[in-house]
Amino acid sequence: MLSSEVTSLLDRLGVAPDRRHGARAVRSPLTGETIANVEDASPQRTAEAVALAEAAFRQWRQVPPPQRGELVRLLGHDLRAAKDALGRLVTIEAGKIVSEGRGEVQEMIDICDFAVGLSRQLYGLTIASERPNHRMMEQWHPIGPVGVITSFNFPVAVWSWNAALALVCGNPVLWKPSEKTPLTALAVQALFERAAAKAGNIPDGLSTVLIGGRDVGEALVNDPRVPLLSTTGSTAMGREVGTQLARRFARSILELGGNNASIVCPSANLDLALRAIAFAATGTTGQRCTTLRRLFVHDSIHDGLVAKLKQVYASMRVGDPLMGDEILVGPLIDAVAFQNMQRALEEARVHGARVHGGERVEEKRFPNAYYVRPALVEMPAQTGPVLRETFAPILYVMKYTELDAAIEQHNAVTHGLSSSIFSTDMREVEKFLSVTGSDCGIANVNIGPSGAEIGGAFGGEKETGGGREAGSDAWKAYMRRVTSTVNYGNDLPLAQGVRFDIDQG
Ligand code: UN1
Repeated sequence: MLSSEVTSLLDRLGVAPDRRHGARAVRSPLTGETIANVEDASPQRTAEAVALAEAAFRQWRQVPPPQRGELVRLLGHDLRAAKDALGRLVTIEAGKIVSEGRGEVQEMIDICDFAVGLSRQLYGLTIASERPNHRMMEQWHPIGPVGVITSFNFPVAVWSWNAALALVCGNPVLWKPSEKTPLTALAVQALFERAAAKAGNIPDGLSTVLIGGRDVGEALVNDPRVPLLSTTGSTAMGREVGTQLARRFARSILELGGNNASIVCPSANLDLALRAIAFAATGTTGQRCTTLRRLFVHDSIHDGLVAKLKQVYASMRVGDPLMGDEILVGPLIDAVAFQNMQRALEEARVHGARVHGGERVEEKRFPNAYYVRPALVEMPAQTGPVLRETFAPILYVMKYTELDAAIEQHNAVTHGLSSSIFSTDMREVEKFLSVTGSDCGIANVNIGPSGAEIGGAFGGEKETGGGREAGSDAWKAYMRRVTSTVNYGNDLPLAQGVRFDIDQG
């Protein structure tokens, strides 16, 4: 029984028993069974949490950033100790294979380390003034409570990208996790509370988890006390959230879908490409926003590569990830994901596809778990379902002859998250990375489009939403910029040489 293992994991991770009751049943995609129950936050509880966060903000913004970093350091420390338990809970609740579950916690640890360093590097510029005896500078100040809405597929890491930065920047965090994965969120909250107790003097309400459905998300989106919302999910959801936030001039970080592609050139190292493609297209059962969904292969190497991919796809072990490390593909999250996958494959057939795999792998004991063989789909052209994101392991393969035309096809979708090229020809590589190359937020060379490190800014263009999270200078989105001009002289020269001489009597 998974539920007894879940109980002991939640005990180990410090989730209080009184948080494990309620009307919402949590199921595991591994077996389809209910593994726990939790309580949704009421709209009133959500409003109270925002009020508490606002009060916490008044205190937290005055704590020197390196001291704020100390809290994040302690959280990273506790995450290290909890890596196995939390990673396993990610596997049970989201269905990831064990190394990916643990990898997700590693990503949390990494961003905590990054944020600790950042807490001493919230740099502003000094700027040359055009006026004598004047100095210009920028300061970055905390912005206020940050709402974070996350998706089931990265149930804890995406919170940490936002939270670690928001906290060192001086902001409280209000987190609405996916209703499909509330247990891992409760576990992270328990770890946060433990770190906060160790740090001491941490205001109540600095980090809050609000479990619930759409109403909880909407309460955060519409609350004028929440100046910034970071949302991960579908483009349809992001369009609504983004519009509502814009109406009240709140900021948004939108991390929506991806319809990511790779181009395989004739000069590519094909053994490397094969491994990279298999991981990027089937890892997390095709349920990453960075999953490889479209593959453009040069016609001179197309048939050989497709033959090898077919072999790899047919031999890939699909099943319950808890059964062993040789399982590379776990279950889809639920029945709806399965139906969407089958619908996309049927449509592809109508568009002339040759479909290999994609069928359900029955788990006799667990009729409510949805295991599938990843699908390799040879498409005559980029049409129909290829043009949209289906959150499932479907890789559409297409031929190309000219790189320019392949790049054009590559960019001819509505999303713009991640991309890659496999080539050892520097002209092809540089072209792909250039202004006339990939139009995505992430463009990789000789690796797949998924599995980004936290050091870079993560996010994409077009209907991916334009937000950036994690590394580089993504922290700036969590702060407000103040530009100051200081006059340390006795005259008042005006900018642009404007004269405005009043009569001072
Ligand atoms: C997501 O799927 O929402 O690049 C994020 C990756 C991960 C993040 C994916 N580090 O695959």
